[in-house]
Amino acid sequence: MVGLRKCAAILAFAFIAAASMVSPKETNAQVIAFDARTGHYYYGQFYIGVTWLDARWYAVNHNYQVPPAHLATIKDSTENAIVSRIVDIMADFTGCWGAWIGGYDLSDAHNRFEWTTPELFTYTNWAPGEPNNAGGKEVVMEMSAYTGGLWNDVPLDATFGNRGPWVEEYEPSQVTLLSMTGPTTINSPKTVNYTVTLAAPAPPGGAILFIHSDIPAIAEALPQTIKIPAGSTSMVLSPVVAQTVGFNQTGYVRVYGKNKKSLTVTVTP
Ligand code: 2F8
Ligand code: CA
Repeated sequence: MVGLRKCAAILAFAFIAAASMVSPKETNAQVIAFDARTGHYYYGQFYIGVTWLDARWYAVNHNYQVPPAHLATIKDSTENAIVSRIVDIMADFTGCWGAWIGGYDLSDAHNRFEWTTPELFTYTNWAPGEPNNAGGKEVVMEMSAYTGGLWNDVPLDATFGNRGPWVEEYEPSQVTLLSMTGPTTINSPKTVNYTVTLAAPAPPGGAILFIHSDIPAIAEALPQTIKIPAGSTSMVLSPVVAQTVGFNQTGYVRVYGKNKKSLTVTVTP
């Protein structure tokens, strides 16, 4: 990836959610949404001048979060509406015409679109007259801004019209969490242990869980994800409270699987 241009004016960090939400580390230019029905997260990436191919690569390979995401693949109108809100917010900031999502037609048979994942291309929400394969080379797909989530096919190399933002989808582990236990008052600096317990042993391949805290003294030291090995039911996290705080910091320490478990924690000087 060369020449990736992040929209410089963006300092906003917006959240939308169907029922719950999470904030990431690492970037100040994302919109995040969560579909409580499926447990999937959606990240709007505020870039411009990025082709669909590069956006696809970036969604899978960047390190904003682990495990990798993919360009959003849309299975129904509820999911389409979630992604559409992200696209509109990004358009407010970038002036883009839309954002890349994960549909493409790289076969010779035009207008036979597929998702970049193995999911079936059944639900569609094309704009009237689309996909029209304008100019004979429209083989990738965007969701157009301010249309209520209508889709359009666009050339593979398109960056005109401030094209480049994309929406990616992250599918965390679907394991059910039973509990998280650990100290709720911490006199810093101190190493603290939190234990995460699953409702059933982690499946083959293990369970990758997303962790987050909004307490600066803890967030600095937390891993962003943990992997509970296959067959294990619980695991101890060992975040280190890295620095002595000057005043009380209260917030949450939270772990996400199919559901989430939180503790309200206060770090004291
Ligand atoms: O950017 C290419 C794009 O141009 C138009 O939309 C702005 C075409 N729409 C119509 O012709 C109605 C799109 O089909 C085309 O992909
Ligand atoms: Ca088109």
